[in-house]
Amino acid sequence: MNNKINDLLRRVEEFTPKSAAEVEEFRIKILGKKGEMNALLEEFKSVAPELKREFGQKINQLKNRALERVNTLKEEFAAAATPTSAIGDMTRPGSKEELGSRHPISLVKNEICDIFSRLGYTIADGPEIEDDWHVFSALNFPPEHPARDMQDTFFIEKNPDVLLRTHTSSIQVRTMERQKPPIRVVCPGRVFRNEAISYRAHCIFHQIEGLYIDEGVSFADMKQSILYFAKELFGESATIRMRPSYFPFTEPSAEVDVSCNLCGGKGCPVCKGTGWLEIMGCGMVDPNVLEASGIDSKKYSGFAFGMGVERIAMLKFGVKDLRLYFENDVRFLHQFDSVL
Ligand code: 2U9
Repeated sequence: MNNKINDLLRRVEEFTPKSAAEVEEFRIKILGKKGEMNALLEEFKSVAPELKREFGQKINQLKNRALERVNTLKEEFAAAATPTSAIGDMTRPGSKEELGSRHPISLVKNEICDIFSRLGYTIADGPEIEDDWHVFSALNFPPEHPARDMQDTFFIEKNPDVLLRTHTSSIQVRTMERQKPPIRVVCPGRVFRNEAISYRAHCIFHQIEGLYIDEGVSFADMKQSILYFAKELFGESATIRMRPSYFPFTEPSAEVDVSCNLCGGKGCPVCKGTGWLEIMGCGMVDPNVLEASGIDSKKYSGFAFGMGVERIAMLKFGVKDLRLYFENDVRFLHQFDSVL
């Protein structure tokens, strides 16, 4: 019996199969129903009682070892059968995770908001789906103003009007309704206009508007704040000029130009030979607008301004087609990875 056990153990240890089929054959021969292991167990029954303990242990160890060996060999053949291409080359360096980056519009929006934050403005937010009051009526738009027309504004419902805001001014209206002066807010956000898409216009774009209301706020305060803003955004050498304009919500109103940062004011194709680039509109808040939101226009005055973020980003980055900002082509977007 002892010899048989030792012999089988040696064969188990020395077994070097060439294929998985040989392993299976060996398993059946040793561990199968009619295999050598069971034959040994059969023989074990007639072993003298005083030797049962010793042989019992040996047979158990042999069986466990044989099982372990067969399983290891099976796994080795299974792993070898899997093509390397399925696992990949384990020695290759790991692939780098592609990180996203800030969209150029977000970069410019953040920079503009940061400049006004340094002047003590807080950032305010509001809904994109609005009502007539907050987009038009509270802002002194007359009933027949063309902006109220379906041709210019996306309406979701009529009577009562539910519409997509055409400017972020509705955020300032909501701020005035909520908060007593002094008010100093900048309102960035998406706006929607029913316009044909071209290199310089889109039906969705981004605005940043600002509002400052307190006792004794003057046109001179507005001019100096905007000059500071222009120098922060375009560099210390930037200067501004204001041209008279008209908006329903401000009086007087102005269009603001900044000196062309490409030609230094001499005139070039970007500024169309004028030396100036239009960057924003502004004005003193119309008393009607203050009163509509419950602010005493005899006690308080204020100024407001508004700009299109895409336009500023085009001027800053020299991008000639506004549509690039909406296409999300990574070849375009990655050019701004290390900007600002
Ligand atoms: C309130 C009162 C006044 C916001 C203003 C402009 C001038 C302006 C345009 C620039 C280009 C919009 O993106 S654009 O088309 N905006 O010129 N916006 S003053 O005036 C307000 C806003 C809210 C309560």
